[in-house]
Amino acid sequence: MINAERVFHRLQELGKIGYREGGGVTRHAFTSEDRAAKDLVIKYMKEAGLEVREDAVGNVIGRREGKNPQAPVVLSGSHIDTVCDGGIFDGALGIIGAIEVLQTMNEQKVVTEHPIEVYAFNDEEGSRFSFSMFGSMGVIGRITEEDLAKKDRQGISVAEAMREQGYDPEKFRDAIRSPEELKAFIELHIEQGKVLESKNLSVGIVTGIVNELWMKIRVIGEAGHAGATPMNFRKDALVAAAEMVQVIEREAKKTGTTVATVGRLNVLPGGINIIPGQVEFTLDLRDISQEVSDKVEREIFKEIDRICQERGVRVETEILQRIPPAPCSKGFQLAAKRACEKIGLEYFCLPSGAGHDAMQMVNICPIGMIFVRSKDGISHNPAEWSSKEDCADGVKVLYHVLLETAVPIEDDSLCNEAVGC
Ligand code: HGY
Ligand code: MN
Ligand code: MN
Repeated sequence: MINAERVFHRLQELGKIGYREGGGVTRHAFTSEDRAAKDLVIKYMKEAGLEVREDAVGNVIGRREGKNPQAPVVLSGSHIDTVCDGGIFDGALGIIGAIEVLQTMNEQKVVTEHPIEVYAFNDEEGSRFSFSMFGSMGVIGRITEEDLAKKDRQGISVAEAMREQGYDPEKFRDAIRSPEELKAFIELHIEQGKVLESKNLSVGIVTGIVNELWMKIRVIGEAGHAGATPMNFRKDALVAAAEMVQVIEREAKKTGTTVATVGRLNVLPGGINIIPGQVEFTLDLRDISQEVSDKVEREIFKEIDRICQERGVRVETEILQRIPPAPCSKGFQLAAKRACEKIGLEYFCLPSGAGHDAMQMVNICPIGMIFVRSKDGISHNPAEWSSKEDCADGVKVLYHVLLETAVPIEDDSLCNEAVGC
């Protein structure tokens, strides 16, 4: 069936691109590492006998024809970029796994009704330009001119970075796919959490993906002399921000399902003997339920207003992105259950706490996700690890789900709850 050695060898080979000694893998969008990784994936796609193309927003696509070239396409794949100092499995497993499925189908001369395409999505993490899923947003037609003007921390815009890599930013709309031409998008991904490991299971069936709110919060106080300003005369932006960060954690903990993270915080002007006049920090807020996430957001800002009153500071906010939760289709969940039963794999149904390209693709076709166990639940960290056997289990489930998706999916209605899992 699938070739587990080949999968693992390719994961490790791809993982060397952007790797730094003592750190992890860093492959940001429209960089030379990103290009080198795409070239290696193109090589794998060609070895698998796929027809390869790149679209206008930097996605790499490998296509395998079915009996009926007009039939809606079944899509699979994941993202090729990484966070700073990330691991070798996040994103890569979904690309390498899908290529392996199609290469195995070619080797075994399997004929499907529908064509199948593997996407190596560009810039899912948003590590460089502070908004994520650029490649999959390009496919669903969500990219705007203003997105192309967004800059990285060196002041380079998305459009400039695209040109540097030989893309024409004016053509970004050419990447759009229409719902009529697509059947489903199925993504294989590492879990990045501890649930499967706690149940001693290698694979999971994803029921839905949490929402994603990313925001910049600027706290504006008053810079002052660290020696000459008595404590009760201060408008210290950093102490106010610190209280806000505590509030964020407290409000998220209250629901038991929400997660909130302050991943970045800058203090200005940043002098040892200057009371911080301004602090800018990021908020990443998620929950499988949109209304719970909205409620937590409201509570957080009620408390931020109180802190501003008490400390004489004010805040400015900038929404970086607001992506709703994405349910996986019932048809996919049933197909994934049947696949696990066919292979003899125990499975567990669970929501995804991490965001994925599938939460964009759900706007134009039914989606499904298959998870593979993460050792100690670690991800976005060089210690990210999944065993060769677990990766192979995930690819086997993907194989059967993609094969079955060639026949009409029983029920494409979207649902967050697990179907009999
Ligand atoms: O942020 C996420 O959840 C994903 O890794 N982009
Ligand atoms: Mn990630
Ligand atoms: Mn990912």
